[in-house]
Amino acid sequence: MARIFSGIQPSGELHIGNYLGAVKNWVQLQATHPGAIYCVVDYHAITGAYDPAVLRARRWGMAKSLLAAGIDPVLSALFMQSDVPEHTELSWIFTTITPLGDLERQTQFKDKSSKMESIPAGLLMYPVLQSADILLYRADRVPVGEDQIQHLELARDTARKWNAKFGVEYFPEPKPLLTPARRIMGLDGNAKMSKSLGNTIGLLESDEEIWQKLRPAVTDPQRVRKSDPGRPDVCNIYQLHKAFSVESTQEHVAEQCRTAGWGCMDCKKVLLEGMVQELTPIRRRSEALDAEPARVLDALADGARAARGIAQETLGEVREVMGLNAVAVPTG
Ligand code: AQP
Repeated sequence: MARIFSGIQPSGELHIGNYLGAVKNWVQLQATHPGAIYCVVDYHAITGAYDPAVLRARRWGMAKSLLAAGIDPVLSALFMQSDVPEHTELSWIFTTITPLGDLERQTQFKDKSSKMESIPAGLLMYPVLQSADILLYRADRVPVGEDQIQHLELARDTARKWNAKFGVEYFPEPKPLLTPARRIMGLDGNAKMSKSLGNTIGLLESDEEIWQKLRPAVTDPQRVRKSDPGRPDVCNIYQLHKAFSVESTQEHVAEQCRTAGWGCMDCKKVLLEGMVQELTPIRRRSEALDAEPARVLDALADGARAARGIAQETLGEVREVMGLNAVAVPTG
C-alpha cells in the first residue's frame, strides 16, 4: 500500500486554503491508508524572522487544529518535525547531491527572496529539507496543494539522483495527491490564500468573524450592480461554494448569479451557511482539546515515537549504502 506523508508549517493559524487544499485530504485518506504520517514542520517555519514565544504558541495551535480537523492519532502519526532529528540529518545528505541552480529556480524561493535584503540560506535549502521530510519515510504519495508541485518534482529528482549515485532502488519517487480545491484564492481574489498575505479565513474563526471577512470579499469584477448578470466561473465566492455547499446548492447559486436573480450578498449568505455547517464541529473539537491539552501532547508523543522508528531504520540503511555505518578496518 502507498505510504502517505505530508507536512504543514506552524507559521500561523490553519486557514481554509490549507484545509481545502491539503488537510481535508489528509483526514479522508486515513480511511484507506492507516499509518499515514503527518508532520508539523517547525524547522521550515524559522527561515524568516520570528518570535520564539509566538512560534511556541503556533506549534501548539497547529497540532491542536489538525486533531480538531479530524486527524486521528490512532490511525495516523502526527508529530513535530524537530522531535525527529533524522529529518535534518537526511537533509544534509541531500544537500550534497542537489544542484544549486535547481534550488534557485524554485518559484517560492524567487518570490520570497525578491522581497528580502539579506536572504537566509535556509530559505534556499527549504525544498531540500522538504525532500528529506518525505523520503525519510519513503513516502510515495503526498497530499498537498498545487503550490507544492514544484517542490515535489525536486523531491522526485532527489530520489532518482540518490538511487542512481549509489546504484540502488531505495527511495520511491513521491507523487502529489491533489484535491479538487487544489488552489484556493485569497479573499482579495488576487493571489493564493496565504498566511503571509493576510487574505485568509481561519479554520477556527467564529461565524461572525467569517461573515465580516466574506462581506467585503471580491466577487466577479464585472458585476458592478445587482442587475448585472454574474460569471460564477470567475467568481472566487463561487469557488468556495464548490468546496462548502452541496451540489444542488452550487447549481442553484450558479443559476441565480448568471440570471442576476441574487446579488453577491445573497450568494455569500448561503456560502456562510455551508461553511458554518462544516466548520462548527471542527471548532467544537478544538474547544474540547483546549479543555484537555494532554490529548494533544499524548498524540504528538506517540506520533514522534512511531515516526522516529521508521526514520531511524531509513537512516541506518542510507548510512550503510553510503559507507557511513559503523567504522570497520578496511579489508583487502
Ligand atoms: N491557498 C491554498 N490553496 C490550496 N492549498 C494550499 N496550501 C496552502 N495554501 C493553499 C496547502 O496547505 C499545505 C500546508 O501549507 P504550508 O503552511 O506548509 O505552506 P504554505 O504554502 O507556506 O502556506 P501559506 O499559508 O501559503 O504560508 P506562507 O504565507 O508562509 O506561504 C500545503 O500542502 C499547501 O500546498
